[in-house]
Amino acid sequence: MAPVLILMGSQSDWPIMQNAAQMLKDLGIAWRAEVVSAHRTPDLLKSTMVQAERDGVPVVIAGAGGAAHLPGMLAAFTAIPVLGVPVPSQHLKGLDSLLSIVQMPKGVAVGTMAIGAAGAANAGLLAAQIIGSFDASVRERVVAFRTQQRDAVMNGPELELP
Ligand code: RP5
Repeated sequence: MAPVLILMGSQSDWPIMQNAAQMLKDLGIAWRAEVVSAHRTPDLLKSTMVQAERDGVPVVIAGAGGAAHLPGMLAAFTAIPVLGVPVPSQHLKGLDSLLSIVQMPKGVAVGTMAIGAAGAANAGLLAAQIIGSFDASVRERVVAFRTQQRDAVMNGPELELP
């Protein structure tokens, strides 16, 4: 299977988007990351998706900030599931990114995650769950990850008054 493709609008998005890569790595899933901008490199955007289709990429994770067209434009060129991560922006803190990504008109779907690092990590997790729907070994690793989280809560310290 081809690696999960992580795309982002700028190198400056990587501190957030690396959380998706880390989650995939933790779950034993191969990934590849590239900078592709909807505004600055529109031709590269299209050719990247044509190549992703040829390669058999199972899921695309796309992060962008501000007027964040990238996930929607990627989805326009492919039937591969696209998970959009709103990257926090300087002035509007990512609310602009969220609204840009989430309000897809009917007919072209983007799965929109939470703003920032948690959204990027969950994009990695959801990509694993999608792959897990047809790959039993990945599904087992996702279930083990969820079990670890449950055990961490169940075995947490007693809450006491100071
Ligand atoms: C968007 O503009 C990128 O996704 C990034 O979040 C934002 C700022 O990009 P830089 O000016 O830091 O390259 O296209």
